Amino acid sequence: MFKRLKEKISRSRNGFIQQLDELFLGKREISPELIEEIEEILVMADMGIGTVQQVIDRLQQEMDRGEISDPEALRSRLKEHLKAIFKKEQKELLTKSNVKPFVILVVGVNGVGKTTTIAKLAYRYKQEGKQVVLVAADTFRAAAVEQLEKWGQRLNVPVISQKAGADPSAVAFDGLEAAKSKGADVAIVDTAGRLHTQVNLMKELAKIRKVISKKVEGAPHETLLVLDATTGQNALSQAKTFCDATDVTGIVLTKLDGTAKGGIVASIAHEMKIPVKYIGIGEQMEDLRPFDPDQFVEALFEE
Ligand SMILES: Nc1nc2c(ncn2[C@@H]2O[C@H](COP(=O)(O)OP(=O)(O)OP(=O)(O)O)[C@@H](O)[C@H]2O)c(=O)[nH]1
Ligand SMILES: [Mg+2]
Repeated sequence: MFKRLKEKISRSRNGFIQQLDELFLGKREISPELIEEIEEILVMADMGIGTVQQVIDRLQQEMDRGEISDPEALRSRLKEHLKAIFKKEQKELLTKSNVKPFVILVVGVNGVGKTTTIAKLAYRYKQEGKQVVLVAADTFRAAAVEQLEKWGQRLNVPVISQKAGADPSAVAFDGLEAAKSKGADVAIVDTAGRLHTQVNLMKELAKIRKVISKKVEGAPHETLLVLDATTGQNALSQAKTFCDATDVTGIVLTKLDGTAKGGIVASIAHEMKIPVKYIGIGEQMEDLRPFDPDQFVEALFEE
């Protein structure tokens, strides 16, 4: 599995990690230029200036204290600092809950991979022997319901839906009703990524939340914000918008297989108070991984 992860995020490896490796190659001494170049590579990899600055400051302090004397030591310290950033705010995964149905609301702008992520989550839960119900509360985009239904058929998971244009809150209501009566372990609610305006979207999400909370105690138990890693720093501003408007409990970062800028993971882990719970590394239902900071950094750095 580790090997597969390495293959899948090979673009990130070929991107900034390779650049770092090339930078370190053959260097015998640490120079101010070397530090500057590291800084530049990390910023270009979408790690975010604030995050990079903190990493560089730490390295600088360690060098001043004489703890780092050669480029190889510098490289391994850099790796440790990246791991530490990813580790912040790491929490238990969703699956460990005993609530029934465990309700997951999935939000994010259009095209980031919400529906695909829902299918991947459903697949994971099914593998664990859990009963899943999918709720098609994206009634705005044409064909959104059909897309979820198609996944439902492939996964052999019931999809609760109404026709396009229906009230999303009403679909959520029906969906949870069905999940309860089926005795499902998990209900995952898909939502629209775009309405006529952003304000409308946030209002709609608030309405859906309200309905859900009335139907199942403590629900939604997780609100997952899906972000597309290939959009770089844009993903960070989306994260801020959604977190201001709704109670996001976890982040899923998709399309890490398609970017050389894996640094966005660090940027988000560092700047948001919310943990990255999963990463998406492909379009298939198996292509979702719980985010493991150590494994992720090792996969980036190891040959
Ligand atoms: N390479 C890659 N593609 C992905 C990943 N996740 C999703 N996709 C693709 O991204 C595209 C959009 O995915 P959707 O799941 O439809 O996105 P969405 O957020 O539901 O979009 P809307 O319903 O329009 O808001 C699809 O072509 C997916 O196959 C991923 O981790 N890696
Ligand atoms: Mg969708």
